[in-house]
Amino acid sequence: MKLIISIIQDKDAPRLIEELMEKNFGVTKMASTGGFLKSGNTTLLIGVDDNQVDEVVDIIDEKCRSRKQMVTPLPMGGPGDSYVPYPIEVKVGGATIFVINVDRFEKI
Ligand code: 2BA
Repeated sequence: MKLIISIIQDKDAPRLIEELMEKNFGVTKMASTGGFLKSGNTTLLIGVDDNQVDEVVDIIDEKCRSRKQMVTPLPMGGPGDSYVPYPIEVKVGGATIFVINVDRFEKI
C-alpha cells in the first residue's frame, strides 16, 4: 500500500476531491500553508493500493493547474536597511506529490 501526499492549490481542491470520491478513492483534506508564499494551500492524504498510484497521479495532473502569483518578498536585513519592496512573479502548482510506502494500515 502507498500513501500519496499531494499539496495543491485551494482552488483545485473541490474538483479534485469530487473526482477522487467518484472513483472510490479515500481522501483526507487538510488545510496547510506554503513556507515560501505563507499563504493557504491544501494537502490531500490518499491511501491506495500500489497498482492505483499512477491512476491517482493522472487524476491529480488532470485537475490541478499551475498559476502565476505575484508576491512581495520580505526584507532580509536588519533595521535601518534601505529596502524597496517590489513584487515578483512566482509560478505555483499544479501539484507537489509525495508517494510513501505504508508499512501497516488498520481501521479500528
Ligand atoms: P510555497 O512554499 O508557498 O511555494 C509556492 C511557490 O513558490 C512554489 O510552487 C515555487 O514555485 C515558489 N517557490 C518556493 N520556494 C521558492 C524560493 N526559495 N524561491 C523562489 N520561488 C520559490 P510549488 O513548487 O508548486 O510549491 C507549491 C507548494 O507545495 C509550496 O508552497 C509548499 O507548500 C509545497 N511544497 C513544494 N515543495 C515542497 C517540498 N519539497 N516539501 C514540502 N512541501 C513542498
